[in-house]
Amino acid sequence: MPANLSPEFKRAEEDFRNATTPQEKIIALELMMATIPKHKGTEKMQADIKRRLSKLRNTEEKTAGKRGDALHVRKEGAAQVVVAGPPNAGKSALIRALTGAEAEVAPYPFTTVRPFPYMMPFEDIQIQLVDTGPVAEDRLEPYHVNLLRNADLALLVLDLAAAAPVTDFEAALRAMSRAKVEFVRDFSGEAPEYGVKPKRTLVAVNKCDQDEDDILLDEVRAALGERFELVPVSCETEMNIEDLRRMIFEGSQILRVYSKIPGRPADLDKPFVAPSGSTVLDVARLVHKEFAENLRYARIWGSERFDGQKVQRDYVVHDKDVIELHI
Ligand SMILES: Nc1nc2c(ncn2[C@@H]2O[C@H](COP(=O)(O)OP(=O)(O)OP(=O)(O)O)[C@@H](O)[C@H]2O)c(=O)[nH]1
Ligand SMILES: [Mg+2]
Repeated sequence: MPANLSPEFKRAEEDFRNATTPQEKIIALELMMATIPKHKGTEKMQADIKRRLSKLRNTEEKTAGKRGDALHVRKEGAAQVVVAGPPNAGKSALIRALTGAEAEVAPYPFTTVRPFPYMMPFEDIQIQLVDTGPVAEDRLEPYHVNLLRNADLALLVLDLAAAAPVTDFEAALRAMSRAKVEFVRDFSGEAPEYGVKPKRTLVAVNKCDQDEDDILLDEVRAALGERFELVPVSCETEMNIEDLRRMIFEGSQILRVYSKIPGRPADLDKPFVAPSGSTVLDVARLVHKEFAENLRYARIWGSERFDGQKVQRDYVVHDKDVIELHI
């Protein structure tokens, strides 16, 4: 064994030895892959880790398929947002307020027992919000791990009416860190394939209607305001719910583009949804394979250019641009 393995790698290896579920093993292997020094001396080890990883992933996929799995939530809509937080924080109430759907809300903890997807309409698209059961120090379900790692955005809920709002929230954060995600305010670019995943995060500070003179909110701001984007809300009075809807859209890091056929008006009914930072060529791929292959240039109508301006295939498009592809 090469001697220059990092402490991070050794910790990941230790995690692997202690892992009891296939999912824990997968995460540990991913971390090993992320932290192994990449040079000739470790090539065999790298190949071995990759082999074990792909075997475990395959069996996991098959068994999830067989279970028909009520605990596995397929991504649908323009983006997937996982809603998570401590017991009784109002996660389900918030989903109700945002979507109008009948998520089960009750005045006692552990009401939600399994993940459930809802659709939040935002202008002309739908964003999937996934309700989850409570997270606490000793309680993080395997489905939480999957959702936290894979969702496009985490919407964490903090409960101002809890006995100790910040402490409870931090306990939930510690539990969720076992999913090997790092909650961050902002992040752009590709997430690493292996290892700790940076996760764009919004924190809804809920039950503001219970907080006279913003006393608790100020405490939360002092403790967490630097680390997180905090959105004070109330499901009871609907305070800031509309703003939160837009922030969820913006945090999902997606954009809408409408296609247009030359000489005809744009098709404004059906946006194409692409990740922020997409280029004309990326959009062309969504419209039609043939367009992408033979694309010469595009004309664009939108915020950043004059109407109908000719742009090249590497031009980065903006939300609500109209684009006319020329082959
Ligand atoms: N005053 C007030 N109460 C709220 C608000 N949002 C939720 N609640 C109440 O908080 C309690 C818990 O709400 P839920 O939505 O069931 O909480 P949850 O986080 O989904 O709970 P679990 O599924 O058990 O983890 C209910 O009694 C809600 O009516 C709010 O903005 N203000
Ligand atoms: Mg609930």
